[in-house]
Amino acid sequence: MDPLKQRFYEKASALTKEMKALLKEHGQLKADEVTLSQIFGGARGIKMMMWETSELDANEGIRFRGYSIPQLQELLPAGPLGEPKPEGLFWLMLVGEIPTAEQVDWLSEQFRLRATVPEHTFTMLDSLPTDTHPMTQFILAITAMQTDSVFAQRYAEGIAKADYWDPTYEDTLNIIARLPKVAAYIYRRSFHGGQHIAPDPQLDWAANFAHMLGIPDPGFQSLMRLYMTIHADHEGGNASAHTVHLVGSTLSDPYLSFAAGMTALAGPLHGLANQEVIKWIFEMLDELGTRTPSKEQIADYINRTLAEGKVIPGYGHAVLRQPDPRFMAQKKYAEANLADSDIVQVVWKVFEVAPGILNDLGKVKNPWPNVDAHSGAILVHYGLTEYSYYTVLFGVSRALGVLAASCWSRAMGMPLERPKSLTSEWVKNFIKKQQEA
Ligand code: CMX
Repeated sequence: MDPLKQRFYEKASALTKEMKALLKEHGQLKADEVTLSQIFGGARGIKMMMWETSELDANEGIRFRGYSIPQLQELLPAGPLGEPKPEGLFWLMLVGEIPTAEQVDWLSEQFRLRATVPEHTFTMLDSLPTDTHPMTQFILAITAMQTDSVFAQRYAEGIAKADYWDPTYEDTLNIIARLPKVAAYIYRRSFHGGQHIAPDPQLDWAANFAHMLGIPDPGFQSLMRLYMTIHADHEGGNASAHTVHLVGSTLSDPYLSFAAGMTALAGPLHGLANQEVIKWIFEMLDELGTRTPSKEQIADYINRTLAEGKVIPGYGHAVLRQPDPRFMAQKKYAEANLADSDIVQVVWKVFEVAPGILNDLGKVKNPWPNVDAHSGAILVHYGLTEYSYYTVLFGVSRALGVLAASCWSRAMGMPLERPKSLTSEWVKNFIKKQQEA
């Protein structure tokens, strides 16, 4: 057994045993109560699933196994320009321990060794019109690779439930290893005439992805390490993570459950917001006829967007109630590396103006920027201007968290997820009975 798998097995066996004993004794304790408003309001805040890899606090933002983003930047083994290698975050999320540089190098090598994509995936992609949305191509490519699922194969052979975690781990590492190649292929066929770039075996996972996209700047490689780290996980309740969890609970294999999660990420209220933000900014600049709008012009444009009944993309969040630390990490990166970029300056001016306007609406619970408000401007600076591709980058990163969490779900023997739905008739009867009581 490889060292990471061995460590995961030890950790997962111990925690599963501990949780079984806790549940036996305390299983009847109430962890939550649910109001009708929560049921009608998108299940906000209802505690209903286990997710080991990260936890979201409304004010502090995301913590991965207890570590904030600044702490990860301090503690995880880093690339040449100082940003953490996402391999280290994956290790941390999977086993709860900060890895050494040697362990991260071992994992980079694992991803290199497992990166062979079945040829029919490329044949399938090449059969699609090149203007097919990159997220559609991404989802189809993940599904096409499912022919290689170790989980599906072992399940068909008759694997015992206690062993589900093992092929889930194998699929997890294989999928993460292959995604950069597949995602870069989609980018190059969609926007660069199908001129593909071979992987560079000297590079770590994120830097190699940057290389295959065709942007050789070492600054872009470093940005990709940061980007792939901060987008990796956001606890279990967000739409993409929850979808992976739900579909995985049917024992649909990691390829299929991850592809399902990516269909959720492709929605504009979720991951697609990163393309919507930069599209909205470009439209604003075109309409105003300037690359350097004033704060007053931006405020006016925000008000016009709201008057048209649209949301301001990149602002608001279902859980967060402060500026997203993932936004702040990108802002810090931009301040250090590209402070004089026009497009970045626009993002910062929107940050100064939008929260006040959204607050004044009186209904927006969180007027602050989320992760998607900043990423596009930095990508544009490095030459990655094709914004319909941005959600694919998010998706490659998100694989790290949701697949590590899938390993935990299978190791802990999580059952088929099946919450209860209600009819309006039930709600009316329930209210009547409560009033009579
Ligand atoms: N612009 C305008 N109105 C907004 C808004 C925004 N950015 N954010 C919230 N609102 C509105 C909602 O549409 C809602 O209006 P109605 O009552 O008229 O329907 C009201 O404020 C209350 O919403 P909320 O409780 O504050 O927010 P929700 O939890 O319902 O929704 C989110 C959260 C992210 C969908 C919402 O803030 C939004 O649409 N933001 C813009 C899209 C975006 O950036 N999504 C990316 C989120 C991060 C991610 O998942 O990747």
